[in-house]
Amino acid sequence: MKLTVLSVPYHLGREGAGMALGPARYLEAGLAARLEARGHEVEVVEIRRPAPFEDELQAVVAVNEALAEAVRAAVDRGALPVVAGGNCNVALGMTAGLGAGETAVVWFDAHGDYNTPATTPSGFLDGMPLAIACGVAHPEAWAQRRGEAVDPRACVHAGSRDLDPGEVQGFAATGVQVVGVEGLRNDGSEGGLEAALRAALATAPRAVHAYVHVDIDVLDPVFVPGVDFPSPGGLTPGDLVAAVGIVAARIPVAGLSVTAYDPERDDAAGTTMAAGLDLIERLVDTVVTPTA
Ligand SMILES: [Mn+2]
Repeated sequence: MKLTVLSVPYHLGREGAGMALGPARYLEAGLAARLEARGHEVEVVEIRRPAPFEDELQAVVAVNEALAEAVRAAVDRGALPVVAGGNCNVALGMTAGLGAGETAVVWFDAHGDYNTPATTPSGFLDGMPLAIACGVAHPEAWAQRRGEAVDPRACVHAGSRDLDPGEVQGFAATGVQVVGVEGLRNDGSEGGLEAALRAALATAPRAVHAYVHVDIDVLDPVFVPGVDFPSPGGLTPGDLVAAVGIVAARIPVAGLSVTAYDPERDDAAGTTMAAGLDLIERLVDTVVTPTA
């Protein structure tokens, strides 16, 4: 399979610190060679913010417009776009590049990432990326400007254990399916991922392919200590790979992101980097050759 590994070395539009350092670390550690060793043809593309930093929202939009273009180019050459590292805002460029209206989103994250300026307790833009992609937050800056948004009913949020009250309300009001950690461990059962996917695809028939978004904090911090917002009670890597397998068995996966690795918070042994590399490799194999 052809892969385009997209390095997006920005956190909230800024370079040089925290999560913005993650993509380069993965690449320096040999990510491309590891994927090539598994038989993939790998191209690496580094995204550059095409405009000077003015403020977080403007910078996030600029980075993601460049990312959307690179995703379209990857798709045009028949490659699977894979974001390695970066923060959750990469979902904007990924969904836009894949065609927001035709894309179902399966979002693995301990947190909702579904706040709006009206509901956010923190004001933190990084708590809003799924909402921005859906045109629910900052529509004037992204969705309206692009003339297209992800349909919230085509979204499944999976693995949460740290939702704000406004996010719970927002998910219910806009029709996002929510599957908690237990629902992921008991695949196929009532309240599980399979049922949520089925419901999402039935209510949003325009969605013909899926974008799989993995914030690595969906895993238990035991496996990935190097994240900014660790939340106990998370998945094992095996749980996560199995869950993504359920997605890939039901709908073609057109794009994959593995985000939120912060090298500045990793332990001395590099546990998070090693886990992230393993995860990217396993998830690419899972979405490229789904086991039905
Ligand atoms: Mn996130």
